[in-house]
Amino acid sequence: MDDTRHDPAHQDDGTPFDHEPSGGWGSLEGIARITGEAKPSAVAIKILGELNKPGGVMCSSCAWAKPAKPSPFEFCENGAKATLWELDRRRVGADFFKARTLTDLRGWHDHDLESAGRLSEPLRYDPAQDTYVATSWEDAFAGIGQELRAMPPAEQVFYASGHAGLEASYLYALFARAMGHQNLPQSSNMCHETTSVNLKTAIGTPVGTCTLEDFDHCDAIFFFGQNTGTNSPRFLHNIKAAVDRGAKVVVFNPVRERGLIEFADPQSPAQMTVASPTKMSEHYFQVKPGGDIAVLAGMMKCVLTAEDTAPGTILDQAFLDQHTTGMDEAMAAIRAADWAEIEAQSGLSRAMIEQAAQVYLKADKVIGIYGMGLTQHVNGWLNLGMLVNLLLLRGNIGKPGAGISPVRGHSNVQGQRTVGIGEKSSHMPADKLRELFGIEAPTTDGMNAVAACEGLLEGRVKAMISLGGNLLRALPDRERMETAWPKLRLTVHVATKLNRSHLVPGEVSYILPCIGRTDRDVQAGGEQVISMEDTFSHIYGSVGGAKPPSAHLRSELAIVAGMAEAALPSNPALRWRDWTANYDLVRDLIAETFPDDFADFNDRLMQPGGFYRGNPARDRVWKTQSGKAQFTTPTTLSALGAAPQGDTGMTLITLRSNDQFNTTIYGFSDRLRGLEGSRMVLMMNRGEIARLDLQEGQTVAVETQCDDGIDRRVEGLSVTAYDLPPGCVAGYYPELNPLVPLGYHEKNSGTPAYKGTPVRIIA
Ligand SMILES: Nc1nc2c(c(=O)[nH]1)N[C@H]1C(S)=C(S)[C@@H](COP(=O)(O)OP(=O)(O)OC[C@H]3O[C@@H](n4cnc5c(=O)[nH]c(N)nc54)[C@H](O)[C@@H]3O)O[C@H]1N2
Ligand SMILES: Nc1nc2c(c(=O)[nH]1)N[C@H]1C(S)=C(S)[C@@H](COP(=O)(O)OP(=O)(O)OC[C@H]3O[C@@H](n4cnc5c(=O)[nH]c(N)nc54)[C@H](O)[C@@H]3O)O[C@H]1N2
Ligand SMILES: [Mo]
Repeated sequence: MDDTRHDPAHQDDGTPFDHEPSGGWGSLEGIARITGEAKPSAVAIKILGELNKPGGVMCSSCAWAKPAKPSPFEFCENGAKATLWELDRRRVGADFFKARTLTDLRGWHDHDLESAGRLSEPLRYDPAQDTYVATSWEDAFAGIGQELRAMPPAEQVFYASGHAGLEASYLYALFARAMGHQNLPQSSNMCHETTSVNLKTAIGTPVGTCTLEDFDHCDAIFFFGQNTGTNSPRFLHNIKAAVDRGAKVVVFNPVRERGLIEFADPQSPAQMTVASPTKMSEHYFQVKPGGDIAVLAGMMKCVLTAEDTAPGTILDQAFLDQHTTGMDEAMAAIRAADWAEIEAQSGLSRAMIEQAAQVYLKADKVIGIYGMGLTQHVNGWLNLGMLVNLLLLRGNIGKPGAGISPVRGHSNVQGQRTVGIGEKSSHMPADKLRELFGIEAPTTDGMNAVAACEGLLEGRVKAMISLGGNLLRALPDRERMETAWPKLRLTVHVATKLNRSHLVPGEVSYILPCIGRTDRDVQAGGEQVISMEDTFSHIYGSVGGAKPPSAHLRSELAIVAGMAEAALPSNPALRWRDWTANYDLVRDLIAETFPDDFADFNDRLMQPGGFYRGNPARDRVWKTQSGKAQFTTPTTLSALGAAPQGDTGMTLITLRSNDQFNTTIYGFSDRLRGLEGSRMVLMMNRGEIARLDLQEGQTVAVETQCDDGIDRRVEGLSVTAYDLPPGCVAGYYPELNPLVPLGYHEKNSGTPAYKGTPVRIIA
């Protein structure tokens, strides 16, 4: 793998590599310590044993598939962390707040807030005491209902993080539209919205075209900006199996992420002994942030050259003629692209890109995988368009063992969109709303996350309801958002654990504690099942197994229904109480509203491996404007919205550590990157540290290079040597979010460009 170094000057990169491969992850006891326990409880062990298996709990950590034939232990290190974190035996109720004001608590670290334990009773903010006090569910619902009734629908925003199940999410989407708005931003607006919007344009589907089975048949897998070892570790098993049968893996990522370099399959989760590691990638190329368009242009130039040399042997001409449009224009632009410019933008040599192209050309069936490294850029649309272009050239979309495969984030982020959470009328059919509930759907688009933030800053948004999540930590431009937030009239948080967003209340503010995925959900109609959709469009039932942490908790569905009933005029077709008693009734509604996806939903709910709701592009049916798969013509070779300026300018990428789930910080060990003890680090290569006249361990500040008149700065970062391409620095999300301007986002979808912010370093 010597081909990975693109710059001899950064051979001595200083990465404090952990020589342990990914996979072997210590012990369950070690993980239990994250919640202050010496060992996992009996119920935790039972739930982990059934995790991601038919009849068990579907893990709340990531959106990876739950196979029909699971392995004996179908969970990973981070799934175990998420599960134990939720099964926390510590409690946060009104007593916790008696001794603490919100002003005090704002001084706490994110890790300590969530570590305080599970939220255990409904709470209302009392401005006189500057803290939360106990309230009843009845009073909370009545208070929220009164506020919402008094407010124009256009001022209300209903945010959803991708946790809640399909049933609660459907009712939430219905609630908003019954109120008269579709201001339904979702966590995907900060994540894979780039996919939802731009894949739809290119191939007519907002989601990936692969299923788990394709990994058994592919000849090559190309990874662009997805950190499998940390963010979807169970996927490593599928990659390993593919590599073992001879498939080739090629990775493009500025950071050398362990999971895609070496992997040891944990033999026994009890002991976590490890076999000799598998070498995962054939080639690992450290592309510059924002350099993927250039890489893909270079690879396509090689494909075109091969076709020119042996006409009729390389391109899948029959597929291209029948199924695609726009190829001539796109390929003319790619032929015209200059190799020197491709090398400059990608940071890779022509020889490296040719090696990658050779792997592509030798493979009959190719899968393109991507994550935030492609979506969180201003020109994310072109990152995706170029990856689609490359795949189309050899017919790699819509055939078994091939396809495009975005790896989704939250466990039900994709499913929430499928059942109506989204700001457009097309997200929930108006005729069905009329037919089933007598509701006239809003005709104007609502707000996505960036639009809702702009509305908040301009004082147009007055109520923010959050079904899960931690917006004030997850959003860009944190300081501006935190200043505007208290001007809200109403804030409501449906949550499992305390977080920073709860500590910045509006005038009227509630925390409504819900049961989590691991908890048993018993309603008037008996024990309930909830469901979710994975990254491959498969839908599964999930059955909680633990006693809820307090008798005062309600399910997410019950809380949505309670708020809706209190806020809306009575309508016999809106049977909030019946739906709360029996979730089968809600699934019947989902099936009636979205018959193509959810026919016979209740019958198929517990199908091992989930039931597949299908994907037209997989069958080469293109629901695009032209009715064909659409080539994208490149207009630039860089995904960056703004290049860094001057000698001290650098491109900042914000990363997840192996010890966090988004804004939930489990601890301070980024084990797979060999970084321990602190999250306030600024990674850069040794050559750059010397060039900028800095010292390792020195504390610096970072400022955004942006001329909109707003100063954005984060202090107290420790310079840390790390193997990165020159010209870029990396640090952790959410600590560095104040540096990302709200207006700096993907062009078509508004996804914040968290992976390509121009910054300068101040010693
Ligand atoms: N344990 C754990 N699991 C998670 C999460 C978590 O926080 N913790 N979060 C969940 C969520 S919501 C999501 S969306 C997913 C996120 O999972 P990923 O999509 O893997 O997201 P990130 O870790 O943010 O970044 C992915 C990779 O992009 C690389 N990268 C940065 N810039 C570029 C670029 O310009 N080009 C290329 N090619 N690569 C680049 C980074 O080095 C990083 O390795 O994971 C989900 N799963
Ligand atoms: N700089 C930078 N910023 C980013 C990113 C990045 O890569 N870089 N990534 C972006 C991405 S991909 C995403 S998805 C967003 C994530 O943004 P969010 O989805 O808003 O944030 P999370 O951290 O996932 O939310 C954590 C909170 O959810 C609550 N919670 C946990 N489980 C449950 C549950 O079962 N039910 C309910 N109701 N609540 C629950 C807990 O109170 C917890 O504190 O962040 C984005 N922000
Ligand atoms: Mo995400």
